[in-house]
This record gives sequence, C-alpha cells and structure tokens, in this order.
Amino acid sequence: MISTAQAEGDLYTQGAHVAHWTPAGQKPVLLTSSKSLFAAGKAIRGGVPIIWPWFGGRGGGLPGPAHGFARTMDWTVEGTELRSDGSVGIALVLAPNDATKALGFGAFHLRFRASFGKTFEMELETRNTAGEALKYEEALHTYFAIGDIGKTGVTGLEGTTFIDKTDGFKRKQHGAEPVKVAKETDQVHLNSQAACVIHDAAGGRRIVVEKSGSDSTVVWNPWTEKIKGMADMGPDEWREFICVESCNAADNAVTLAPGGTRVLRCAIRVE
Ligand code: TA6
Repeated sequence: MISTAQAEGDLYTQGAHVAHWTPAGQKPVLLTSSKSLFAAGKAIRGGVPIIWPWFGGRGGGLPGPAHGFARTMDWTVEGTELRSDGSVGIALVLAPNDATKALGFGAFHLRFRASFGKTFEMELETRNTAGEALKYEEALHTYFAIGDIGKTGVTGLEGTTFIDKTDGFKRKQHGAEPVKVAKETDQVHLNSQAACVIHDAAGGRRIVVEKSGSDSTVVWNPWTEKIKGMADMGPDEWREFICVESCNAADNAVTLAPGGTRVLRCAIRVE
C-alpha cells in the first residue's frame, strides 16, 4: 500500500503486480476486479499483470501458463524510495528458479520498477545472462478504469496493422479513426511505438499512455459473453475497463544478445 500527498497505490510481490494507482484528486485509474482471487499461483485480475516471457499461449506444443510465468511468481523487493517530489519508487527482481528452469528459462534477470506519483511510471528490464540469444515476448497488460466502454475511444493506433484474435488471428489494417469497442475486442497492433490516449468520455477524462522500448500495443475487452466464463470478473465489469497494453508480441518478439539488456517503459497520466 502506497499513500502520499501525490497518489495512492497497491503493489503485490506476487507477480510484482500493481493493482491500483490513484493520483490525488482523481478517480482510480486502474481497474482490479472485485472478484480477483488473490490466490497463490493465480494472476491477480486487473491492475498491471507483467507478461513474460511469452504473450498468450506459449505455442509450439510447449508447456507453461498463459501469458508466461512472471505474473504468478513471487518477486523480491530490491528497494523502495520516497522521493523529494513526493513520488514513491519500488523496484522488484525475478531470477531463475527450479520452475523457470523446468520451462527452459534458466538464465535471465528481470527488474520491475514502479513509480507512484502524479504520473505512474513502470519499467520492465530484461537482462540476458545466458551465453546464447534470449527470445521472449513481454507486456505491461494494463487494465484501465473507464466510465463506459461504449463511450470510450483509443487514439494513437491509426494506420497500424493488427492481428485480430477474435477473427482467426487475421491481419487487418486499422484506419484513421479511434479504436472503439462494440463487441469482444482483442487486437495486437504491430510496429506501433506511438503514445495512446484513452478518451474516457463517460469518465470525463483522458488517460495518456506513453511508452518506449515497446513495438506492439494490444487493445482488449472481453465484452458480454467471454466475461461470463471468467470466474474472477463480475458479469458487468466489461463496461468498466479497457486494456491498452504496452508490449513486444508476435512479430515484435524480442531477441536479446548474450549479456544484453532491454527496457520496456510506460508512463501514464490523466488529463
Ligand atoms: O491481452 C489480451 C489477452 O491476450 C486476451 O486474449 C485474454 O486472454 C486476456 O489477455 C486475458 O488473459 P488472462 O490469461 O489474464 O485471462
């Protein structure tokens, strides 16, 4: 639990999972489901799940949990900092263990830094400690709280190619209009480095999502039917959130040279 004059927030060592960030004078910016299980080995539903080292199903007939193992493992707090500007920084690390080695990941080092203040900043640093290249996907899979999905649009993805996971993973071209959600939406926008803005008309605000070190952006909302099969979400919660995920997925998977380091950054503010 973080509480300063600038913001409030919650972070769990399981998954280095940020569940809440509320800047002073604002409504909560992240949604964590009222039905999240908060159980060992089960990802918290909402906030910012850290997706690593694969996005979605692992594929290739290989074993492993959806969206990788980082979000259900216990991370170690490396340090905390109350800064002179009133923001709070927390750093957590994840190193290989028997479970990751059994999945074929025995040489890596992850560091996640979160900064809670008037803006919310995250960094996911991957270091390859192996003697060969490390290929991985990653995402900060952020659930943004909005007033009404039907009155929400996302700009910043104009003209991008996306993989439509609701339509046979077909590749499609997005036009010049904002991304809107009027059915189940699950889109991996490729080669997109631009900042996104969530226009939350019902909530009377815009949420700006800037990023660096990220070449893909996913927009997801389960809509009315898929959410019914999600035990850790209320049946009406689909109206109240949109995931805009800063990631490196699919064609934008990362191949990191031995000894290399790469950082995915995301900075969020409300206007
Ligand atoms: O990012 C969108 C997505 O990949 C969807 O396909 C949906 O599966 C969502 O993530 C949530 O996945 P989870 O494993 O957290 O239920």
